[in-house]
Formats: sequence, structure tokens, C-alpha cells
Amino acid sequence: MKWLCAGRQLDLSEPLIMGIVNVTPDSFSDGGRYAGTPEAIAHGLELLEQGADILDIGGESTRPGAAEVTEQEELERVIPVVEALAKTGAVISVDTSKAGVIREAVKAGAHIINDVRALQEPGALEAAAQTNAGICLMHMQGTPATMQKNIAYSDLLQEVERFLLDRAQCAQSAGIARERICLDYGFGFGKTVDQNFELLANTDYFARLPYPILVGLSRKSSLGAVVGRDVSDRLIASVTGALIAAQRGAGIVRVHDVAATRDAFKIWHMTVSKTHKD
Ligand code: 7PJ
Repeated sequence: MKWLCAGRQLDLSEPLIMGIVNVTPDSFSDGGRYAGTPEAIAHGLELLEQGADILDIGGESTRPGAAEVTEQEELERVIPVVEALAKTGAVISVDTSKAGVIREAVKAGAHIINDVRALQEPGALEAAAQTNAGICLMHMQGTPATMQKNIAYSDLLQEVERFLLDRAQCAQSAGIARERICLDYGFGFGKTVDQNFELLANTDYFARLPYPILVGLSRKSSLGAVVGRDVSDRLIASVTGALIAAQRGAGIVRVHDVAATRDAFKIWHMTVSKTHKD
């Protein structure tokens, strides 16, 4: 499987590691440590050294209950970081839902638009269609402010699948080529702990679709709920989850802990390469 992202053909025959670069003072899992532009750039460079294939730059926190960010604020946070990190030649993704940020980020050198709202905000679909960036469409029930209330599905896998295929269809009708689209079941976005693990367990159900699958579960609270650890102590849970997602067909894993995830993938790939074929 390949993913076409602004002129780059990303080869997903081995799962890619997307490293998270937060430029948000209220981001839950690194507590705003990378809030400033220079810090975010330095963090991105460090993740590249650790073996990140893609950097995902985000200026809006989507944790439950996080404050909304204006377009101007998001642009100020994200664009300088995109410009600086794109200069390294790295594949750059921007975690945004806003039409203006989509347009400016691609102009500044971004290759991927990663939208947890699946291009449903006003103008976002059109803005994305006017670029040639890769697009990640994620499932969320509700909004970041409300998503953990009134969680209800009659058939989780089918409902998430139907939503993702519907959004992929809308994207294609707007002029976004199928080869540019990637799907994400949205671990942690409007799901219970059990539902998040049902999705993870059935990553292969989504991987049979004709789109690459991205999975993001790094440091999320559902991992914490299982291992009984707080956010600063979820490295092993996160790496284990990323490895499971990759083994069940995810083409891209979105992680904070790039070096540790890279080690896990190396052990997996080394083992696969020694497996007797018959
Ligand atoms: C995800 C994301 C995810 C995609 C965030 C966090 C919350 N984008 N952005 N998938 N999560 N595609 O990292 O805890 O799961 S922000």
C-alpha cells in the first residue's frame, strides 16, 4: 500500500512511525513542555533523529474539555514550526480542522493534513481539495468537549466504518484522489475503554479497506485505565499498543515515544525476516 502526500509516495509495506510535535500550552501528555516555537522545532528534530518517518505538528489540543483555539492563534503556533521542519526534508503532517490552517500549512510545506474532525468544519473539505496533500480522516463521536458523554453505538465497528467510508466518499467527490486518503478509527475519541480496545483488536477489519489505516493511542487514558498508570508512565503500554496496531494492519502509528516504538518495530521486523516460510 502507498499513500500519496503532496508529491511523495509513502511506502507503507513496513508501518511508518509518525512522531507527535505539540505546539499547545495545554496538551495533556507533555504538559506544554513544547509550547514555544523553538522548543517545538527542537523536539521535531529530536524525533527525526529517533527514527520518525513523519512529524505530526498540532496547535490545537483535542483532549476532552480543552479550550478552543482561534484560527489566528493556531496559525501562529503551527506555521513557523512547519516551515522550519519542512526544510529538513522530513514528511510533515499538520493536525488541524480549520480551512485557513489547512491552506497555510500546505503553503508552508506540509505534506499531510491530519483532521480529527474528518474535514467536517466549514470550508475544510474545499481547502483540502485545493491542495495535493495526503489527508487523514478520523472518526470521532461528538466533539472534543462532549465526546466522552452519552457514548452510544449499536454496532461499533460497522458504525465507525460507515462514517469513515462516507467521509472518504465526500472527500473524493470534492476532488481528493483515493490515493491521498488515509483513515483512522479514532482511538479515544468518543469511545469507552472497552470500545477502544475492540477497535484496536479489530484493526485488521479496517485494514482490509482500500485505504491506509493510521492509529493513534500513545499515552491515552484507555491505556492508563488498563495498566493503572498516569500519563507520564504509559511508555510500555503505548509501545505495546502501537506494536499490536501495526501487527494488525495499521500503516502508520502516531506516537510520542518514537525511539522506543522504533526499537519495538526493529525487533518485530528482525523476527519476521527469520520466520520460516513453510
Ligand atoms: C489522534 C490524532 C489520533 C489522529 C490526536 C492525543 C490526542 N490524530 N490527534 N489520530 N489523537 N489521526 O494525542 O492524545 O488518534 S490528539
